[in-house]
Amino acid sequence: MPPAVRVADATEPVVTLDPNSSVAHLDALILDVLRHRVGKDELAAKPHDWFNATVLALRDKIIDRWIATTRRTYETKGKRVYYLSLEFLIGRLLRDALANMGLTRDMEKALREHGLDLSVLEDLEPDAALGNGGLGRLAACFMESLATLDIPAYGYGIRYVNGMFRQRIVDGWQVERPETWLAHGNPWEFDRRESAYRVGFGGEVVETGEGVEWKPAEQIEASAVDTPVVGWRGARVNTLRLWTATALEPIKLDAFNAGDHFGALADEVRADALVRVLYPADSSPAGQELRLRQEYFFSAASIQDIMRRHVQFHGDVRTLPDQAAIQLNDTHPSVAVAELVRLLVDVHGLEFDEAWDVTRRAIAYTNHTLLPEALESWPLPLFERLLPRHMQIVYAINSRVLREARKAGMDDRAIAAISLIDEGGERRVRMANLAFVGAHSVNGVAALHTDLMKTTVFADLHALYPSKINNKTNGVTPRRWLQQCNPGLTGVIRDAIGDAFLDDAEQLSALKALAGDAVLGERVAEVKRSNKVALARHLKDLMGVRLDPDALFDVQIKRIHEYKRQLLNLVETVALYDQIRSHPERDWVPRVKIFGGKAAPSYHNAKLIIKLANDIARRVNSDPSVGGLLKVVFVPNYNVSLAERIIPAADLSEQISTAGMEASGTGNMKFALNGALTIGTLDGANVEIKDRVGDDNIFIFGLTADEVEQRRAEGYRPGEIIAASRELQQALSAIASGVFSPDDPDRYRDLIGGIHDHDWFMIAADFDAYAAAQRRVDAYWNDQPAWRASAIRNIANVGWFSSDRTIGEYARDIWGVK
Ligand code: B1H
Repeated sequence: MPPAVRVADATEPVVTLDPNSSVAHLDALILDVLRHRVGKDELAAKPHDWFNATVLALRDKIIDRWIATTRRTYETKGKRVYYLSLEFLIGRLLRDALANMGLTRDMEKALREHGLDLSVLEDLEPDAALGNGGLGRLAACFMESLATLDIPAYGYGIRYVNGMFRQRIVDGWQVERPETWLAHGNPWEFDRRESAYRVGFGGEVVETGEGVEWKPAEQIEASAVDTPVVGWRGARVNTLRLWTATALEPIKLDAFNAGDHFGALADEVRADALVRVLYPADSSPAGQELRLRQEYFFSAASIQDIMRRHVQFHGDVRTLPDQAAIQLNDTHPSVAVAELVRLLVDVHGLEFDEAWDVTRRAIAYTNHTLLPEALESWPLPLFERLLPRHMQIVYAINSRVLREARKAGMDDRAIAAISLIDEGGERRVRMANLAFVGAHSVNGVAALHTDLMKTTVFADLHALYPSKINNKTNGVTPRRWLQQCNPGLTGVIRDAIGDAFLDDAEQLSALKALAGDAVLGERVAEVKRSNKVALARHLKDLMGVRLDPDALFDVQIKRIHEYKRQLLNLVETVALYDQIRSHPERDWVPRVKIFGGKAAPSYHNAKLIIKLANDIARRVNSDPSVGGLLKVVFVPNYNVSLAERIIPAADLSEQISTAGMEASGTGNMKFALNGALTIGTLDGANVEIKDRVGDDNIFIFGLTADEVEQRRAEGYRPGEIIAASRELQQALSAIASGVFSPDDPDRYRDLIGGIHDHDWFMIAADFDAYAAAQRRVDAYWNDQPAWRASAIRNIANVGWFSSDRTIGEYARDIWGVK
């Protein structure tokens, strides 16, 4: 072994590297890559060429660890975790991979030799936006933590050619444009043509004497594209394996030669369509045939890959659960339950009972939402037409489950609720029930959410299988969401408490004792201010707005959804605007209200809410009478990279969903980790954040989940509440009467009418409490030493929300891996 050299860095911990990673070596490597793989002379290379060369050079370093860690798993016959997810919202990889490899500083220096700035190259990387929101970002954080904890794992998903759409704001309205993240190629990927599987659709099931055989009418080839995922300090490199689709016969030459040029390519077009787009409906199923095809395509390819690896190295399919833990990220991959049974029975010749036992011991399921409209189910005729063999298996599973339920003495109502087939109206296959019965573990993503699972959607399944439901409160990776996105704060924390928190986020608790330290408070505030200056500059360039970095930055960034209540925030913004104009003499706290988020393209009210934010922004920002006390900004195309700029600059984090509706939230954790204070309801993980940071360091308001349910049961009458609140009434009538939309005064009549009429999301019920909480925020802001101490207490107490802790719990309780 060559002697190790130690390389230190301001924001990176001391990492021991081999001498081959010196600056000179990296420099030589980049030049070599630029020449021989990118094919450019350094004198002619464009920034993009340098970006590619940088990634490829770094990738070479990563590959060595990748191979070493994979060998280690084979040698030790370690159990592997397989995370099946239709979404991986990764964002950019360069900064993350450099930091985790401990190479940031060396790379910076190597590039500087050529007059290049690493941060400029980083900005050239497109976001890998293969996800909608929290669910997809969670999968990305989990991949990073799995590698960090040295757990052998594969992520399985789809390599969408167009991921999440790019949002443009045109005249205040959301306009969706395709995202072309692969336009310049993707230097992180490895094409694995040799890892290809056939996936069938349609056709028929025939008796063969020994059993049955599915003869699909159509087959598509799934082939693997791998991306390495580096853990912290390069602990391990795991694989994100995304499937792409090709036709078995890319061109039908006879048709082509006969002049049918388009028909000759039809199969390839069908295959391409399968991996073309991510469905952009966060929290609500698309319900389209193509979506079911995507779900089966990636589940079937993944299960085949898992089985192939298992059989190759362990021989016997019956030992699969000892070697493989398969985690289903929501119900999107739940057809994998039927696929695994099918392969075990039809291909490997197991009896159904044994196959069912193996399946349930291998598979676990995570639920991410209780919204009834979000629970996936497929029309039975569609399911049967596309997957006739799986339909039979679903029936077989169902008859066993219903037999057990009868034996347990359950009544008809409970049996109907447990059934995998929804018999009310058009018959449908319930994917959540399939996942629940096919899994040995069913987990929720925050304590409150898990409790509600037991009493609402899964109450009857829970009664039948009382030991399945368990909680795994979400977490976020502190590498990306503290160290990389906020190097300033990371440096201040290191100076205060040393390095231990870099390896164990819970060590941030050492800051508790220093929360009242005025010097530390000032340093934290200085960092916050400089992050705000940087964000203000970015938004100035992006959209031409001028923001005062000394104002309170009040941020709500997340998917636009009525249950998340951006509308509550906007109504309060209008009320505040009224107040400032009526009482200009008062000592108002200058605020910048920052909104960002995408709406599902078919979600009318969500799109209207975006327009309202922009209408309010235009009016408020151009009104000289508010004198800069209030600014409203809607940041277009909110994505992971923007989150990395906005979160470190936030003072106040808006987490204001109707209680009982947000399963967990993960943005809430990222903000607290970066020293923002939360204004929020007792919903999702907010409850646990409050428990940890303490009541005095968070602004909680509004109805609890129980109260929401009770109000709805009693017959909630929003009209009476509105009539009793002058502030609310004025704000609502201003919006409804067109004060913010003079070009179309009726634009918001129905949106606001919905609040008067039924107000399902309880905006009226929570408004006064929310407005009062905002005034408490103002008062607290005026006591800066107290605010800073609270910010430090937030940072100190949220280390527990590291995805390392979450993954540690999955590993111990669900997967049985070290
Ligand atoms: C979450 C989704 C989701 N829950 C359907 N459910 C989708 C449902 O494309 N679809 O059909 C896409 C996404 N996403 C989120 O998961 C929750 O709303 C958050 O509260 C939670 O933090 C996150 C991660 O657990």
